[in-house]
Amino acid sequence: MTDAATEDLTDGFHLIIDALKLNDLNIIYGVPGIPITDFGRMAQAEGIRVLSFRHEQHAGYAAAIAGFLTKKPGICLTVSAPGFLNGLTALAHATTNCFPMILISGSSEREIVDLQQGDYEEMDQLAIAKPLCKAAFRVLHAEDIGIAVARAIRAAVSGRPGGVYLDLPAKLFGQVMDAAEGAKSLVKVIDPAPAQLPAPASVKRALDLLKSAKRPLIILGKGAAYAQVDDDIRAFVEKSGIPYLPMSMAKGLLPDTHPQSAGAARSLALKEADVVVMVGARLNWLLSHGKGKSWGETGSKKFIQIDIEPKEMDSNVEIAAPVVGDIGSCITAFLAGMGDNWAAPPADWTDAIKTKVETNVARMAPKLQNNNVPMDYQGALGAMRTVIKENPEIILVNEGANTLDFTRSIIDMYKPRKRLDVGTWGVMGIGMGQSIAAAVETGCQVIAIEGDSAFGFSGMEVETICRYNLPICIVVFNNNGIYRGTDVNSTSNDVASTVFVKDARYDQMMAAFGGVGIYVTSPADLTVAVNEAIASGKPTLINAVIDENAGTESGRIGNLNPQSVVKKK
Ligand code: ADP
Ligand code: TZD
Ligand code: MG
Repeated sequence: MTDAATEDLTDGFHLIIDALKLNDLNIIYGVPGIPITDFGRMAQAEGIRVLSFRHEQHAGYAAAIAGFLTKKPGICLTVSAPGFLNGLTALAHATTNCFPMILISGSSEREIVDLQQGDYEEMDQLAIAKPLCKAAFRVLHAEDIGIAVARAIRAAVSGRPGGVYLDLPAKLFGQVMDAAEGAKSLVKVIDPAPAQLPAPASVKRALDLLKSAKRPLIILGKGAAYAQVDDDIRAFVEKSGIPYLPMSMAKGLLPDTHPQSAGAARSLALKEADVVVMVGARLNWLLSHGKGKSWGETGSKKFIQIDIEPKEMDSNVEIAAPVVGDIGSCITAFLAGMGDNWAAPPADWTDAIKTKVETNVARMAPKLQNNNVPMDYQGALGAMRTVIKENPEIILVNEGANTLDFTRSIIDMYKPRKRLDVGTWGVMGIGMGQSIAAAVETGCQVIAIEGDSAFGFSGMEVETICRYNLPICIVVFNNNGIYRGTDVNSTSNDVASTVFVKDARYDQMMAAFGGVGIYVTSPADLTVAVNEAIASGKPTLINAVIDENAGTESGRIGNLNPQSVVKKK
């Protein structure tokens, strides 16, 4: 073929790249291999940032959280069968958490897969992906690439966001077509997540109910953080005068030190409230399904729920005032409907919450000052809390059991979308993927506070962090195991199933790849080490030695463990 001839042609490789770029999707998280290695190279040559991971699951978690942070679908790229399956966990996680993401996997040819003739990494990936995501598409012809990418984007971000699977058989990449025709076939998605206005009657019903409340409460969820209408949400909370509770990843939407925050009076607020406004939060296990002891007397509550997904209403308990629409439009309608003379809730309610908050904060304060060696969670997190207070731009990634629960309750967040964690599933393994995407997408310093078990799920990605020289400081809360380091197996020579090698040196893992590894045993030294990491911006791992007796089984959700009634002799 002459140069003149090739200039007039394009192919699958380039059409996919052009389709992504046309839609401002300029970052890919993935792992290379057949049939996508060259695609990654070409994407990089065309100006797409291609971040290569050590395992697809972490590339997938990176893509998922990139979606949460940017409202654009995060892109994860994998090889076929095993690479696809490794990425699929993250795709399911994205869907569960309502994060927009597109998993793009290379696959084997249909003819061989469908006759099950045993191709290299053969699998019917489309069929397997379908039940685990919002939508799944396969592209067989180069001329369909533009429309397929457009559908994938729209499916991921419109309505309730979620994961989308795009299946690209190997042959597609090399398919050739006329360049001008190819360019014409591309689609720039217009208004990918259109506003969905709530019905005026639903807004009125909600505000009438809210007006009648004696003990109202607002719960902000990660949907509210995702919506990126921070000023409006703050205006709504402040205009209403109602105490609010942030769910984990909604912390910082308003600063946790806000006078209306009921964060430190959570139990009281849930138990006593009479009308609860849910804003982008679901009544799932994280809120005890909206019923049971933590919610006070049965039938004592009425719920107003703002959500883009109509099917979310009445999922666990009756919703007295469903408001279906996007949070921006709903909150705007609420603000308009509240007028200028909205009456603050009864003072006995807001005072009761405030008093409880003050009491609990005061009770906690001295524990956070302790300088015990080995550290307990309060001492270590008291130090970390000051660091975040002094550097509110930092993005905090957090996973573990005790490490998660204590960090969430102790560390105040001051800005929206600065706290990223295990999400709806309480999944371990999000740590390094989320840290990498947070640093790449925002340019901010990242601190990951990781249980030693939690860190292990994605620990090999410290090499990735060093390779791209990202400003990520990992603090491993090393208590020698899962929940505690003290479990004993008295029946065989194997150690108990929850404990790890004692006094492991996770800091040396980081040093192995050229990053900074630091070993600390006291809150004072932890403060110094973290501040050094922030000042240098270098990849850093601080092994923070935590008392192996300090944690409790499953942290705060030990009650979810089934109990055996059989007594073994
Ligand atoms: P949390 O875990 O913080 O309680 P969830 O993930 O359970 O939050 O709930 C988030 C909710 O937000 C989902 O029901 C989702 O449909 C909803 N949501 C996400 N984005 C928007 C949006 N832009 N407008 C309205 N609702 C949204
Ligand atoms: N596997 C996956 C993917 N997710 C999980 N949540 C678990 C296993 C079970 N699990 C938890 O729920 S927390 C946890 C596991 C293994 C680790 C807790 O230990 P840690 O934290 O060292 O991370 P603490 O501070 O020791 O409690
Ligand atoms: Mg641990």
